[in-house]
Amino acid sequence: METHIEYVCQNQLLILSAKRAIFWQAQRALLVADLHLGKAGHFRKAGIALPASITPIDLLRLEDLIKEFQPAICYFLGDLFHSDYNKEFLLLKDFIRKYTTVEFVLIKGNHDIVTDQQIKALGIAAIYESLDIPPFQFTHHPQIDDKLYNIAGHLHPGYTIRGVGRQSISTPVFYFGQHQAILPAFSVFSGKAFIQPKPEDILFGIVEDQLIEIDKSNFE
Ligand SMILES: [Mn+2]
Repeated sequence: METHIEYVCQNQLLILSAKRAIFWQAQRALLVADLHLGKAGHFRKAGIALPASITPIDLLRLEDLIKEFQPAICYFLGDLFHSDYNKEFLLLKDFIRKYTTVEFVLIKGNHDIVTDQQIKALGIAAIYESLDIPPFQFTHHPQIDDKLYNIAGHLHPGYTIRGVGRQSISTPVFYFGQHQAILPAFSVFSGKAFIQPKPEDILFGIVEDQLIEIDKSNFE
């Protein structure tokens, strides 16, 4: 087990991090999906008690990734925000202001309902519905493209690794299929949608702070 796995996809070197992100080396691009910033505040407003530290935990991990990889650009693959504008958004503004050498770009997700103007006021340089950077196409919802390999989020993919006897662990996963990849949700405060991989698919699971390629003999 290790904290990083180098994976070549479409002839591009991708470094997968157990911190739930991908670094695309040739473009010096950090890819992050489903941060769901403000989720804690949203639930708190609804009277559901949650620890105040949820968002900072995700942003601290993002900070670690930026310090480690020194990306030129960070692509958020949608659901950067969870809901209406709330004060947790200002944490992102402060964060972006700290990293002047990094360009932050949003590919919009279904939860990104605040206005483009509000998003740009936080320091996000550009906003797209979908972005083609061959050989990849970035979207929030996974989709199949004729020419480009799609990299998306939205699903919060997870997988249950069967172990010896009755032991099993359920983990967030990086999914690589023939035509598309799906990132795990960046937010640790998010559910998982359990996927059923095809025999040709490749899955990397995050077990605590380590990455593991899931053995195909595990696939049902
Ligand atoms: Mn979504």
